[in-house]
Amino acid sequence: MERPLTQHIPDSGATLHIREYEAVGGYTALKKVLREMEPAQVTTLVKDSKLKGRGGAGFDTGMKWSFVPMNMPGPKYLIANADEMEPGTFKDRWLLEGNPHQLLEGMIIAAYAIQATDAFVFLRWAYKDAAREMRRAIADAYTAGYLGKNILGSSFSLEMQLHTGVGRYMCGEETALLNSLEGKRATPRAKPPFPQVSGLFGKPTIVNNVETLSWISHIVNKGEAWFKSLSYTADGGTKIYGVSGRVNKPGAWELPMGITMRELLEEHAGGMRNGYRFRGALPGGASTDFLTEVHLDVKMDFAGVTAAGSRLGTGTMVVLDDHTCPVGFVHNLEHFFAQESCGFCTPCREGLPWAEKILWSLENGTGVPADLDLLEMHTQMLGPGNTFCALAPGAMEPLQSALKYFREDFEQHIKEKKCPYAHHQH
Ligand code: L3W
Repeated sequence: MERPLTQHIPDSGATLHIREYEAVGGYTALKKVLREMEPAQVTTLVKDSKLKGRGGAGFDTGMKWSFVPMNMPGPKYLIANADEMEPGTFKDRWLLEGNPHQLLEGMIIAAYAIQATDAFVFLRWAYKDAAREMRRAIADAYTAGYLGKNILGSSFSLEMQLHTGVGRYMCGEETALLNSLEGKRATPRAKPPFPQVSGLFGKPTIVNNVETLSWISHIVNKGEAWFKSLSYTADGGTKIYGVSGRVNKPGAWELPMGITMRELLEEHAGGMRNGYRFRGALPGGASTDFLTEVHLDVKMDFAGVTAAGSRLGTGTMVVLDDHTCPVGFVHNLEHFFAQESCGFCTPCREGLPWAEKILWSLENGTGVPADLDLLEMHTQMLGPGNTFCALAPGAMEPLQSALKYFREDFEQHIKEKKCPYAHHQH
């Protein structure tokens, strides 16, 4: 199959630099756009392709761009959300380190579509290699005339900056990201207004994920029909899927959108390691609901995973095996989410550490039957609509589904007053 996003990424882990990128057709889409297309045509093309955001929510990309008020005077902004910090998720890093110009070209075209004046790559603090390569790529793009004043002799100008975050998960939430970029505490903002209308410094702003923006030059070059043809299902394109856990070959692969969980697990991740059985998986990072063996034939696209009771999320699957305690697994995740809560809204600030403490007590054999009701209550109180952003509802997804699918494990901890898996874990 065709691997448009990753086919030029060197297997050695090296980076495709500007001349190598140009040699494989890099920046031809930008030239085409600047010579032949009006900004609105670019937005229409992306809208027609039905490209959905690859950061976790799957919102229609062209539709998002179309919300920008084009006649509003003053600056507009384009931001690549490269603050990849979802546990189990490592797909954007591959694109950032392997082919930074593919992202830059997509960003410049996106900026042209919305007539942005400034663009930012908001990069996770810990991605040091990506920071080095992005810095070099931006400098090389300026030297080559792809950035700056009157790009390639056109009337379009764009300034680009790399901004590294401060190592907080919260900064990946788009409105907290905007606050962070403005030098404020990274708390989320109320939506609406959505950033497309009032974003960075109150100006129209588009925030798109790295994988999403990396698609743009390919869609310009090859068209919407080609993009749709890459997929097995109604959601177009390919997806960078990943698998971690006790599988034979953990990793990430670019595959047609809509492959099944089984194919991903057995053919690409090489199946479970000898002596380990599959019990379940979070299909798209830590803030998604568990799916189990009965779901192995679910198609990994936005609609398929949602219909099965979870979300595609980032498409990077975290596998739970039969030697790992589901209570300990979820406790570990809730520890992360409690630590990463920004503390701005009460249910999230107070509820996540409480849920974490209950899970700790269950795992350590001091839990009581009423704890399960308390945990269920948390999944309601921290659920959608009760908190300011998606962090706490996302944190409740692995918990609520673990209570559903692995309830006997929780009950066993209470009955035996210890973790039944303690002797297995290593
Ligand atoms: C205009 C409307 N725009 C939505 C826009 C919105 C945003 C995008 C998605 O969280 C998820 C979360 C995590 N008019 C709009 C609209 N938009 N309605 O569409 O918005 P939304 O609210 O659906 O989601 P979100 O708050 O942006 C993203 C999940 O992703 N996630 C986390 C991933 C973390 C990473 C990472 O570390 N890289 O990817 C994993 O599943 O839980 O549900 O642009 O403005 N009416």
